[in-house]
Amino acid sequence: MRVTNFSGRTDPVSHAAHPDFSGFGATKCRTRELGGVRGQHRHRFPAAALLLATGACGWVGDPEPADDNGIGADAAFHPDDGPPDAAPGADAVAAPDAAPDTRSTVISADDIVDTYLRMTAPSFNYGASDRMCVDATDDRKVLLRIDVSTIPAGAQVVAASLHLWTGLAASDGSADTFSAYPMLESWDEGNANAAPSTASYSERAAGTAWTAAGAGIGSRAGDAMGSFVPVAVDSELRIDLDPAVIQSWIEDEESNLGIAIVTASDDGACFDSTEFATAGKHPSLVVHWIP
Ligand SMILES: [Ca+2]
Repeated sequence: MRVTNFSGRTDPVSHAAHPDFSGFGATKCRTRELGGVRGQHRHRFPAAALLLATGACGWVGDPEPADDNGIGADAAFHPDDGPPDAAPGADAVAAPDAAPDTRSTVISADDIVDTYLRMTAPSFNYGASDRMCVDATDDRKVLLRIDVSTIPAGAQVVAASLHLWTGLAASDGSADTFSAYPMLESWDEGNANAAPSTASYSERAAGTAWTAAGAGIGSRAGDAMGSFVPVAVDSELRIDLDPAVIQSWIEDEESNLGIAIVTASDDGACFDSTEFATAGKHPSLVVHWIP
């Protein structure tokens, strides 16, 4: 397993030490090869990546652990004995041999642009806002575009998840369902903060209107690529996304026009953007893939 750091590089790592492994947050990985530099590197990546990563720590780029065949180091096993899963209890343990050579890439805010649209301020851009909101009340929608070009051509995406942090305010969470949709038209992030510019609710770029105002269906797809309920405030959300969509972005970079996050609820939610002061709360995308 290789884990990609925030600059988008994919590195073989050892998780011999991961004292912080208790869920979301930071974990320490001993990086074995990073441009020839050895030492401690702190990676932030979510529990899902950790679960895969820790399962793989000993078997890519590391000496083979004694129990790599999944039957335990003390079991007498010889090549002529037949498959290792004949050993008692072996079925209860996920044998590393059964997993493909899965890599994980964490795409950080450096490779993400984001903004949101608001019907009641139809000419305003929020590209520089440090928070972004989704709400049916004034048809607010978040737009994100994530550059996946650090994942090599030919990669087969097996899973992907978008990570967003909800804001601090009590009203920043919602008990209702929000969904992510692939965008079908290009748009500018912009660099305004609640001031006239684009993208806006009316225009996806300067002088170019959306096919459907506010990134409506037609400007975005009608079929969701993932859904979630952002019930807790100031919390990291893991939003599982349809891996086929990420796959299509890798195979055809031009098709990657981003994601719209939409809700039908009048109980909206707000999220920290890539401009938020705390980098650890920026949006990110975790992609698990096999070469
Ligand atoms: Ca932004």
